[in-house]
Amino acid sequence: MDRERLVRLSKRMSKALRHDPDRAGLVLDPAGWTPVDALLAALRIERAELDAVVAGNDKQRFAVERGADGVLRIRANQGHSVPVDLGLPPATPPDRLYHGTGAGALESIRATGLHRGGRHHVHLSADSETAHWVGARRAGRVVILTVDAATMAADGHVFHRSANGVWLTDAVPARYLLD
Ligand code: HQG
Repeated sequence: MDRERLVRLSKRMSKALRHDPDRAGLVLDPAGWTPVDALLAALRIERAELDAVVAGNDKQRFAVERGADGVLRIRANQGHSVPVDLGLPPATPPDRLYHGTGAGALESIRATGLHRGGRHHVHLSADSETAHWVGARRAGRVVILTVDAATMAADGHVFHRSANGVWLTDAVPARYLLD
């Protein structure tokens, strides 16, 4: 399958599994899982196409596994706007984490910190290169913010690491943003 089609399918799967399962006629369980067969039917795609998206996804956005009931299921590893509890345990972050964004957001972020917006958490990257790609989705110049995660954790802020290596936390108050 060509890359363009993979990206298109990945976006449709993200939408159904993170943001708008209702519209696709899907029901997610409390942890965000839905049967693979249900997703195939909802999006009218073949199993081979789904497998190609899951395997070929640069960011490992999706997890596929067999549930306790024996049914093969899929969920998005992170990025939901619908309420799901991924059940990720708290984890100790590296000392520094990175957040890429557009220059236009900088003043507001410096004033009020990083907010989670429509998602469940603020998303942070373990390396500045990944943060760069995240920020490049925004208009204008890319800005990479460095987060003093060590001090945040010491102060009691809780972090989780998603299955695809994204660091998640509720909010980053402005005082933890390093220059
Ligand atoms: C900004 C993609 C003004 C924040 C990526 C960001 C990531 C503020 C935007 C994942 C602000 C939210 C998440 C404040 C935060 N004032 N702007 N106080 N606080 N913002 O998309 O981190 O492709 O919800 O800088 O690769 O950009 O979906 O978060 O620009 O991993 O798998 O508000 O989404 O992954 O945007 O991206 P988002 P994000 P996927």
